[in-house]
Amino acid sequence: MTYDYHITYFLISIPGVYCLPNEKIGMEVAFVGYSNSGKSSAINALTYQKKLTKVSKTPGCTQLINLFEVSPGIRLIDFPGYGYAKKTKKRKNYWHDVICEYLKKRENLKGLILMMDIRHPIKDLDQKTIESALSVDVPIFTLLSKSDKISRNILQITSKKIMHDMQMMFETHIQAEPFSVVKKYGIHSLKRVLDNWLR
Ligand SMILES: Nc1nc2c(ncn2[C@@H]2O[C@H](COP(=O)(O)OP(=O)(O)OP(=O)(O)O)[C@@H](O)[C@H]2O)c(=O)[nH]1
Ligand SMILES: [Mg+2]
Repeated sequence: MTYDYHITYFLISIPGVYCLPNEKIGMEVAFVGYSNSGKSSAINALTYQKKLTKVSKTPGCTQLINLFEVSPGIRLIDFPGYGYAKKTKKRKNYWHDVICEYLKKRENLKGLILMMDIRHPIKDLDQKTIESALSVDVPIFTLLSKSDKISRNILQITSKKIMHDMQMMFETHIQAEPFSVVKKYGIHSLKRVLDNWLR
């Protein structure tokens, strides 16, 4: 099965997971990660649309859960990023806690796309997200975003090191791939993974 991601359209913005569509219908994949890691940019790159979902230099840009459909019932979910809040630690963890609850309960969730800035990988909340997903057998694909920000030879070494570190940390293989919306790295792999999960 291959989807035409460029025909993806906006479905709805919701304030919390209690507003999600009925899980008996359709399948979904969620984009998660730290605030400013590039989740919304990745969805725009995947769908070849510049403004499908809002991208911003300011962290904390997405504060609603945005849902898109590739075709009826086939949903991509852009979660607000975790780890950013002007005020308290509780707010910093807020979206992380929501995502962990969601991934443990959501039956039609087929996989998580975890965006990690290649220059700041596997931070505390990413580690917890991976542990939560592994505990309920939700597949994870990590995109090492902003890969254009480091040179090509360092990129190879860095991505190998991140994969090795994850193998050590979680004692299992976690798929990871350099990603860049500027240089268009990783878009093909992202599509392949989504096509496979959303069969
Ligand atoms: N150089 C470069 N910049 C990127 C890339 N991806 C995203 N950015 C920039 O990073 C910033 C944040 O991108 P977003 O896509 O809004 O990040 P987000 O993870 O959706 O952020 P929140 O909605 O706050 O959680 C923007 O200024 C983007 O232009 C990339 O691959 N390369
Ligand atoms: Mg966003």
